[in-house]
Amino acid sequence: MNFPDTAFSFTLDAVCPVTGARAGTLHTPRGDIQTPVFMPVGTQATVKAMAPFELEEMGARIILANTYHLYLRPGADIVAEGGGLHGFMQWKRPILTDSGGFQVFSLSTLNRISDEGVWCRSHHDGTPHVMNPEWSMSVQKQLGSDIAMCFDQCAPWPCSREEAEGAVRRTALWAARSKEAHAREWQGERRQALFGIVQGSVWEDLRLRSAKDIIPMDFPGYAVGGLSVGEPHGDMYRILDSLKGVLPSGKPRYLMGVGRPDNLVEGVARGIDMFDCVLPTRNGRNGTLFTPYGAVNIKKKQYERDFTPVDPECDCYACRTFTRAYIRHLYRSGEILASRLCSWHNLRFLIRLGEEMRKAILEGRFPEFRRAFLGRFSGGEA
Ligand code: PRF
Ligand code: ZN
Repeated sequence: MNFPDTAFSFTLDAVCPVTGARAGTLHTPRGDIQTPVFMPVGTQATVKAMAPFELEEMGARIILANTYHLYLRPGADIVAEGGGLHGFMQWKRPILTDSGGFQVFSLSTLNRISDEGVWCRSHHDGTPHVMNPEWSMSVQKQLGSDIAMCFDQCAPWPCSREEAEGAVRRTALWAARSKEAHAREWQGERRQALFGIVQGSVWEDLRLRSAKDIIPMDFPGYAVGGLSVGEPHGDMYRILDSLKGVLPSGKPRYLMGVGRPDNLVEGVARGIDMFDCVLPTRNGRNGTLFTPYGAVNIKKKQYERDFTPVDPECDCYACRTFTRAYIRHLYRSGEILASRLCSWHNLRFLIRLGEEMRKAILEGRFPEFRRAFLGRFSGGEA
């Protein structure tokens, strides 16, 4: 296949004049992605409990996989031998890989960090590994993802200003090394785009500094990292507000690790185009279902004789086919179909939310959509 220079581009289809919410199209060699978009997470080269044809059926256009996990198991060389992630897992549409920087901190048992990189012990077997921008770009090439992420440092929350400042400095240093290593790996081939990441925790001036560091490196897309790590939602919204006028409007903006329905709507209202999160599949596996009125816990006795769908407005396979009483029964019986149906519903809920927001933006009614959605959705129980 021949990949021209224009392999990756982003076009803005409409912008909400009130909020700045965007409807766009991210063009990639493996197909177009209409935004706003929710990306299901497939950490281990599988979106838990879902087969690729089922993800296609529910309208997933792009999924995410993790460099850290796949490097440790089965090994990037094995994935490469299997035809890269697309061949190995048989998903034909675009894949975004996270760089490993975030996962190494949240998962490895021991780690030491310096400007050179991260030394850690595997959370599987305690074997030592060194992870840095060059390692990450090499592994992401072997995985063959369509979009790679820079190797960054995500400061925890809460953290001191000094700690956040250190992560901003190192993230800039590593972004430059990521870009250089990526160019060296790909030698002018345009098959994988590399996105930059802005850090800076909850300090607006550090966020602006990080943006000023990263934006001149001219990445084809920018992510906002270091949010949704435990800080109050108000802090997340304030940081997104401060970055809204700073990130280049002609490139996609990705809010990493965000998947609560209300956070998606508020992110889009602040100019975000892409999201990913384990929440729909994780919640699905423990029987928590998103509905327009909040979360429903299917384990509850009140659903024992409830022969209505989980969400009568939902077009997912589970809601088209089964009742709350049946899914509750499956869950209580420890049947794996319960996990599958609940994951299916939650994934479709977030994918459809992206589609609905896009339509509202294109039709000039995003502010009304946002008001109506947030008016009935509560983070808690339906
Ligand atoms: N950096 C990377 N991946 C991430 C994050 C980050 O800050 C987050 C934070 N929400 C999720 N995933 N590389
Ligand atoms: Zn459903």
